[in-house]
Amino acid sequence: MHMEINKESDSRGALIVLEGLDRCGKTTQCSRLLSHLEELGHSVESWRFPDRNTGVGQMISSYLANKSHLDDHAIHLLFSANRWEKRSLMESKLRSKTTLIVDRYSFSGVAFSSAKGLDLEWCKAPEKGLLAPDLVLYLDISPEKAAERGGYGDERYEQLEFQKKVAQSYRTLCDSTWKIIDATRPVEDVEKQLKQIVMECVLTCQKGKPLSQ
Ligand code: T5A
Ligand code: NA
Repeated sequence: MHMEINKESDSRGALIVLEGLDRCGKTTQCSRLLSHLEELGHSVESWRFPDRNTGVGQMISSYLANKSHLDDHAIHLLFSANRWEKRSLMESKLRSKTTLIVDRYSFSGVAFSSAKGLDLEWCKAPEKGLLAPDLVLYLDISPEKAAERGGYGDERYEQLEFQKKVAQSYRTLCDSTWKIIDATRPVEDVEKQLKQIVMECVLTCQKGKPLSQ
């Protein structure tokens, strides 16, 4: 259960999260949504996790590039810490009416770590208290099709067998509030669908939907 942390009627920005397997097209769509909202005159920023610019983010980046080894639990907590170090900035942006389009969030943390076999509830615990998204857009693609896109690089999780397990974890996490988008459609089709859903959410938050955590 999420807890409301502001009064109704405070106008604010929306917290919009894109999730999915590696290569599902999140980054492509985040930048298109950013341009679209900017053109309409909205205050909006595009964020991503991991945020590789912080000290914690650099440790994560080196781990993903296979340049360092870390215990599965330790890297899980670093991914979570990387969100916690941005939490207060996130809240102040939303309260100052800036919408955030976020490429991966807590669900990635839980989906990828639990796909390694870590206990699901243990994985969820450090995410408690982070801000709850107003909208989760899941870009749905099979691991096989995702693998065909431009080919996987050298990053640690970019392997078909592992991505199959991640897809299974996402199915466990997904609830009826998520919007499932067919990510195998052409870029413009996906974009069109996302814009519509996103605009609705932005307006609801503008009208003062309570912020929750
Ligand atoms: N991770 C992350 C955790 O384990 N725990 C956590 O808490 C978090 C936050 C880094 C890794 O870290 C893991 C998950 C990841 O494995 P990342 O840096 O965000 O995550 O890397 P990815 O999400 O894998 O980024 P990718 O660039 O691989 O995927 P995107 O952003 O989903 O896809 P995008 O837009 O770059 O597109 C990929 C390719 O497909 C084409 C694009 O042109 C591009 O070539 N494409 C399409 N082709 C056909 N049709 C479409 N509709 C297309 N859309 C895009
Ligand atoms: Na990406």
